Amino acid sequence: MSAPIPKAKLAEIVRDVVRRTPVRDIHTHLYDPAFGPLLLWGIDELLVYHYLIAESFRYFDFPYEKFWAASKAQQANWIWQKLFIEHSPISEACRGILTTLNRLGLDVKKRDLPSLRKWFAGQNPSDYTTRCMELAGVESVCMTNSPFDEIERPIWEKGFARDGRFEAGLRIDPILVDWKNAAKTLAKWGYKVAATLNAKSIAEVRRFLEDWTRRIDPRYLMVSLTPDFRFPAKDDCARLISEAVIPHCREHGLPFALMLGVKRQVNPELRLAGDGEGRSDLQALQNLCAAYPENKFLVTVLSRENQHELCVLARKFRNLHIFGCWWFTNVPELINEMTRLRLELIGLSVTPQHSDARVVDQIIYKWDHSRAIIANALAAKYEDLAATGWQMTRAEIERDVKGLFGGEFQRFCGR
Ligand code: FIX
Ligand code: ZN
Repeated sequence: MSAPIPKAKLAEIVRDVVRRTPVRDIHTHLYDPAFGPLLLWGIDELLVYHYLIAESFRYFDFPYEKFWAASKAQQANWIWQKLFIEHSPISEACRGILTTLNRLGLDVKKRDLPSLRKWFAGQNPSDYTTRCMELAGVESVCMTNSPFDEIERPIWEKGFARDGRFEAGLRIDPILVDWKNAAKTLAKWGYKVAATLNAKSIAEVRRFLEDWTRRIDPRYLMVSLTPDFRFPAKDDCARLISEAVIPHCREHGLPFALMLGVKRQVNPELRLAGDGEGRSDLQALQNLCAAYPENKFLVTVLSRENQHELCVLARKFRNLHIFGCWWFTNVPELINEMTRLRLELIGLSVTPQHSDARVVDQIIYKWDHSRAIIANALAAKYEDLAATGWQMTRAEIERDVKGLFGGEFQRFCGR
């Protein structure tokens, strides 16, 4: 354990440590099994993942409505046909399905969708979730919990026995990006808010945040924002952030998670698959970090062009923690680039990856693929150190990897 590792052995040991170290998946769209049908799993859900829907529409020649009117199984058949049979499944999202099936012990070379369906039909969601978490080496996942979701809200309100592996994340997009509509909904729920923000409405938003923080015990509050997000600004979003979200988070010691750079509904015909990305103005983030040193900001950005300046900001503000390779950056080429950039600019005080999984089986491939890249990036760094005469022990490597896979997140959050 404490013996120095020879340079020639470093890569092998790093890979082994990275493979064995359990990860805290700090942002997903998965649910505690108590949420029943909200927890998605199985081959059809894997195939109709919105990443694959976007890719298949590049080949489909029928109208969008025909796809949306079809059953899930039919949609999955079409996607399978176009992306796996008529073309080789080389995109990251396609390859991911094959990695998952392979790790589950299924034979991908048969290309037999009906028999895959049969196998999945024999699984039970709760045991299967445990199996996926074990195969992925994931010890806990953070959910995306929206009080504005009609199916989810009543489940929280009624209460249920929480599965400790599933942590909550309080999602507040409707309040920050569409105040006028959110105000109507909050009013319906008994909060005394007006469409035109005033001091009473702000106080009521704080009451709403209090209620939901008490109810779900979240790890953080979270929002995805468009590239035109500015702070400070004379708009509802900036005012709600400074007068409701920031004081709430500070009082409860909760980070505010910002996912920056999504352009919602670039092509609405594609529905959930219709969002795009754009470069954000990180001056807004700099202003937030500087104005509220007592607050913590967890941040990931969608545009490749923002990655370097985000790392530089993290060097300036210790209340900023960078996480994950989000969505369109979750491809090996960019995971590799971003991970190396982060290690070189901010060392180990980062959470290099989250899965953003929407279907539980996806955690297997998302973590398999990322672990391989993170291990290579880390091994290269240790080899550079070894070239100077510096020596590492296995225990030190384990400590570092533990930090990257959830320890640093926990330290940042203070819990
Ligand atoms: O805003 C988000 O949390 C995004 O991750 C999602 O909206 C997006 O649809 C997604 O699944 C990306 O991976
Ligand atoms: Zn997400």
